[in-house]
Amino acid sequence: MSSIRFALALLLISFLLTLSACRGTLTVAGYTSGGGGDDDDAVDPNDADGDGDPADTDCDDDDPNAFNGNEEVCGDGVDNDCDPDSICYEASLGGETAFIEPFVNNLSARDWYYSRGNGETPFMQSDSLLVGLHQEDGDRDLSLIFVIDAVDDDGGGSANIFVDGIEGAELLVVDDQGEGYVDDEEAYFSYQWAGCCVDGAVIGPLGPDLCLSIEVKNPNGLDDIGVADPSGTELLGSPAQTFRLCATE
Ligand SMILES: [Ca+2]
Ligand SMILES: [Ca+2]
Ligand SMILES: [Ca+2]
Ligand SMILES: [Ca+2]
Repeated sequence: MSSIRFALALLLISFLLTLSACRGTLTVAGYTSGGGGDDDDAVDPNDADGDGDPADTDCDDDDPNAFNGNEEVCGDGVDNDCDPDSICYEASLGGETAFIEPFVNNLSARDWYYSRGNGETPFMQSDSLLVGLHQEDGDRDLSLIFVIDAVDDDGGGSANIFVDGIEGAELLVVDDQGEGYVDDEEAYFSYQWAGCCVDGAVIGPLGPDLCLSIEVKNPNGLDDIGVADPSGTELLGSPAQTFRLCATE
């Protein structure tokens, strides 16, 4: 009899150990970095939103969509990865919007602009003004780049362009001398380009929390404004409307 009891006791202990191990696995599955979770505590009393990131490191312990190690999601108004330096950039024109990524490389924006060969720049599109951002590797600041038209298409054009919201920035490139000026917050360009050619500019440095607008007056041979980023180009609409490009969460 006693050996049967002993065997039953062993079975019970084995069952309880298995159950405990399963509970431990469930506890650590949600979050592994910095939050502990290597024992079988099911609830961390210091993690109010239950996202696995404790209150003392979570940038918003009332929002489970914000925690360290998360992916940033553009346009939801939340700093998803708890890193204020990982910012989204949203372009808008009329009712159209697009999120863009900066071009990041080890050249200055000026050198990158001039390093392009004819037809190789990602900014060229016939009868369009394409706008994008450049960031030198390891730098927090950005530069605005825009290019008008494409090389060797039919016909040139002309336009007056105003860029507002560029406090402290300089004209790093004006494609042809005398076509652009900058004062405190605004840059002004008066462009005329031939069918062979493009026009454009680089303005910087701009802080990562930039918000700027571009207005085009008297466009001739310029039908669209769009954006360029490492994934491609997208036209947003007519240059009769104000184009905006702002940092957002
Ligand atoms: Ca939390
Ligand atoms: Ca949170
Ligand atoms: Ca976000
Ligand atoms: Ca972020």
